[in-house]
Amino acid sequence: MSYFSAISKIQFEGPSSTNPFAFKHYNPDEKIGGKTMEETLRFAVAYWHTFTFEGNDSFGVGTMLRPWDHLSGMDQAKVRVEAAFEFFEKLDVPYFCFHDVDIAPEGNTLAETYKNLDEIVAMLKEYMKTSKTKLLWNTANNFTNPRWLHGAATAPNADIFAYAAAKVKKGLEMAKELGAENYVFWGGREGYETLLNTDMKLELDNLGRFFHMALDYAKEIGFTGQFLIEPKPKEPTKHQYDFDVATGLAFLQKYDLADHFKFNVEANHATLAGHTFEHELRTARINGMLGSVDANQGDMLLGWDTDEFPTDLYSTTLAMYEILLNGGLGSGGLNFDAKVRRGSFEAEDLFHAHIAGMDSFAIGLKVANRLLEDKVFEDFIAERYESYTKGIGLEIVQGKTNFHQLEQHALSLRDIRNTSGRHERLRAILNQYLLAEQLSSVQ
Ligand code: XLS
Ligand code: NI
Ligand code: NI
Repeated sequence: MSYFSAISKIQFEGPSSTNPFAFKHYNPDEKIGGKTMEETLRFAVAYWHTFTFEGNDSFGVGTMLRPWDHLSGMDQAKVRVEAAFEFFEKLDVPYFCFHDVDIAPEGNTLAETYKNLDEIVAMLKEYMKTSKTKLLWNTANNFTNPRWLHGAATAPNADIFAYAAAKVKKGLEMAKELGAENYVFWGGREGYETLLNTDMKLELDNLGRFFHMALDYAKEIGFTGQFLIEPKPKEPTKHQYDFDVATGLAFLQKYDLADHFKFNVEANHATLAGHTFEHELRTARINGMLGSVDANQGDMLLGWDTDEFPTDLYSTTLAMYEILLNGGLGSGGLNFDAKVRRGSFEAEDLFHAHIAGMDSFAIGLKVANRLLEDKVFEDFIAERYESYTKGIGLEIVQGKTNFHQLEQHALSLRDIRNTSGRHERLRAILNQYLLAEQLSSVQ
């Protein structure tokens, strides 16, 4: 049975191809900086946006036309699995990601939900035997059902905390069963609406306890995947506790969890927090905490998580620059936590969207690699901070000086010279590199 029969396997045809169902830049076997594109980029399809999302928004119902529309419940869930693996294969993507509720409907009881999950997990496992596509990560959706209206691990109600724990316990078992390389925590409703009814300290302490119990359970069952926190400042809650990487890091350090977690950095969450994508990646990277990426983009004119497919080449280039400096993503990957626009309702749009995203990151990888090879910014930065490699600067970084000596130094100064940061020149060089990539592509 084929669900996308009009579309055959997507091949790399090069930049001059006019075939909409071909990669123009993503060439999985091509080596960039010693590794194949496939090895570095580690693309993943997000089950929820691609197979579960119906195209609804807060003003309208679903618009998507999908081959499984005529079905419901477990029948629909099973067809989605079949279609998903056809999609993965046609796109030749190495990974996928899911929330528990994406793959199987919730039952009337928790036990029934488990039963539904078990059935689909067995089916996924069967498909994975013959497919190259592996599980990058899974997670628990502890935010959609009305029971989570006050949060999950940070809810004021201990029964809800227990229910959340049970779902994560099951999630870790599924992760182990399917060989997930990571397990993600995105605290969709782990935050607050108003401090007037909130015991913030207890909620945060409980979140810390929750993560420790999750780690204990992973150890108990021998799940060795990387634990990841996905920061987001708001939406659906007004204030989310894992606001951004820096806030998440302080939380992990305070609760003695920093050795066991890394971050899953999402582009659109970064911009919602008032940061650039590359700022969040940098903050995670310099703290040794960059684990994985939710690759999407927001819309600067809209104030919410629009989860668009990434096509902004500046953003993909600067993101890949951080990722290369990080030495890659380890067990993480680039997960398209992105959805087609509501008006792109045909099944073929799912292919167009992923091809666009994969090509955009492939370009980002090539340009970032050249920038690094030529040490474009590194040389400039090294020169900019040169004063710390000698004299008083060297003493500062070696911890060999104090305020008395620094005052002596300052008093002796006659002529302090600043140098230009050359912001605009550097932006122009970045443009040149991007354009050179484009030009060499069209030739
Ligand atoms: C929502 C989040 C979510 C996580 C997984 O904004 O991005 O999709 O990636 O729960
Ligand atoms: Ni995400
Ligand atoms: Ni998001």
